[in-house]
Amino acid sequence: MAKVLFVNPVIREEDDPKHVPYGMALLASIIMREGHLVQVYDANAWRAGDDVLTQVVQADDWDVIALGGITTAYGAIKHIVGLAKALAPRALVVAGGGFLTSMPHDVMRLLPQVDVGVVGEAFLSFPELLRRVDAGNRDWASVRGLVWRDAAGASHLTPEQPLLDDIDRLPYPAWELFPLDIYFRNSTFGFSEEGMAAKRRLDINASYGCSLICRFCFHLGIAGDMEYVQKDGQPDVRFGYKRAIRYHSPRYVVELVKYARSKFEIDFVSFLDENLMTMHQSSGKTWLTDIARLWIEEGLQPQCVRDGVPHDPERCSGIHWGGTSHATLCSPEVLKAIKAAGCSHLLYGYETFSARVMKTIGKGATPATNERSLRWTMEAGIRPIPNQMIGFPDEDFDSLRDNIAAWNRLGLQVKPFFATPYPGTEWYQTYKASILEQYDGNLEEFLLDLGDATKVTAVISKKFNAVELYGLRELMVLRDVRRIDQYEREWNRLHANTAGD
Ligand code: B12
Repeated sequence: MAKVLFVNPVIREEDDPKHVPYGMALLASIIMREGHLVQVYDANAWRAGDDVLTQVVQADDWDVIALGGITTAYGAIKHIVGLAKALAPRALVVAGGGFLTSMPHDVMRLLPQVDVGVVGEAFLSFPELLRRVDAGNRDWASVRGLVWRDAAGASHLTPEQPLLDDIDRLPYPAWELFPLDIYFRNSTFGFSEEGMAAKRRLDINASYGCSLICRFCFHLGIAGDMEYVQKDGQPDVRFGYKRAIRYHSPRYVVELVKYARSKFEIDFVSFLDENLMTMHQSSGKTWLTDIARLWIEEGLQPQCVRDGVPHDPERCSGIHWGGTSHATLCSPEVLKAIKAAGCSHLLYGYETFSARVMKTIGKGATPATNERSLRWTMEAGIRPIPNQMIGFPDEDFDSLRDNIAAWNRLGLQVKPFFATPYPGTEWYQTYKASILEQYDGNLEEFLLDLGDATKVTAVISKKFNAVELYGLRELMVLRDVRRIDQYEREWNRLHANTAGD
């Protein structure tokens, strides 16, 4: 049986560690079930530096060192694989997750220390890879869903691994392998009163997929979004509009929460699902209401909701929760049902209140559906958390003003994110040449620059440059429409000679 060390790279260095890496926790559980020997070093939770990482890498004769994460973890991953390869040259370094899936060949080129990559969903490919390791067989070409390098250094993608059909077959995540005391210390979530009072929060992913085709979004190749295509004479991946919507049964979800409560005494659940409402729609509007009903029947309903009193963390029992909703897909009925089961907040990617820009982002929402969902959510007693972005390709002065007008009308306080073309998104593909140009052709510089979209990275706005985007965002937050108008006149004067170019 293989000795596997998982390393969770640091993500969002400027913030405390708040999320047990769910995919890694599931993979650990799956391979332990198959008999492999697993250790986890959670570098994100410990934030302990290279001394400890060195000790961990040298602590055993690992057969496999496995790591992964989203694109913004690229810098940390690069560092770890460099160290792992130098200190444990016998171990097979395996990477997976969104950072690799979005650009498998590029990552294999940029990180020669990675021996094999798992592309997209790893539930089947990773255990299959470990079976080969056990058998001393390194013929990766016959395992689906991998990217590997031949002796000459060229990377190869094996045929696609079909997504797991019945996800209820998945074991529960191996949360116990991660330093939960650190995560519990950072349980609070500023999105609702109940979230702020949380002391023992865990995350749960109840579904995979989203029916929407937002051009700034990426689904990690695990939502049916990934296609295999021929590019420059070799297989490659492309991310399109196809979707496979998969969700755990309400029974599985509620049993998982009960398990987490009995084993780890949790008091809050944060649903990682991309969009809970997609699943509710595609189940014939039963999924969330069934979860809510079972939540109550199985004794998970918070006491404060049941008794209709304000939340008092000292007295309240039961489990509050939050997740991500969608403006066009929610309804007063479902919001009321989930509130009764303890839903305290819902995130809404409203992105913009400009009808013109909205038509260009693929979300299918309108300013009216945004406003309606905000009202419905508050009426249901759930706190809506609106996300906004600026710097869309078609951003203009009118759309900035539309947003300010909506914030004033609705009483919203927001500081928008910058629209960012993360790898794997449609806008990354569309604007790739211009993105690379902004980094002197150096893809890795772009990857290392990516963060949480609170700062400008690659600009995709056709009209505004980085300096203008920073300035305009500040003026928006200050609601300074007068200066935005002034700058529009200035902008038109400056560009008078280039108009129509
Ligand atoms: C939790 C989460 C986070 C956590 C951290 C996640 C982590 N530790 O990697 C936090 C809150 C930090 C975060 C932040 C952000 N996130 Co986020 N996040 C998620 C979320 C909600 C859940 C991820 C998850 O657990 N999925 C379910 C599990 C099962 O999937 P998984 O972990 O990817 O694992 C599977 C495979 O990918 C693979 N795999 C993963 N790791 C490994 C490792 C090995 C060894 C192997 C073999 C395989 C493998 O196998 C697993 C099973 O198939 C997703 C949305 C979603 N529902 O997926 C977005 C998502 C990943 N985030 C995204 C984005 C855009 C962001 C932000 C930029 C958002 C923002 N503007 O702030 C920031 C980045 C912040 C920063 N400075 O780095 C994007 C993807 C970005 C990208 N191109 O990679 C997603 C897909 C949301 C979206 N649709 O836009 N996020």
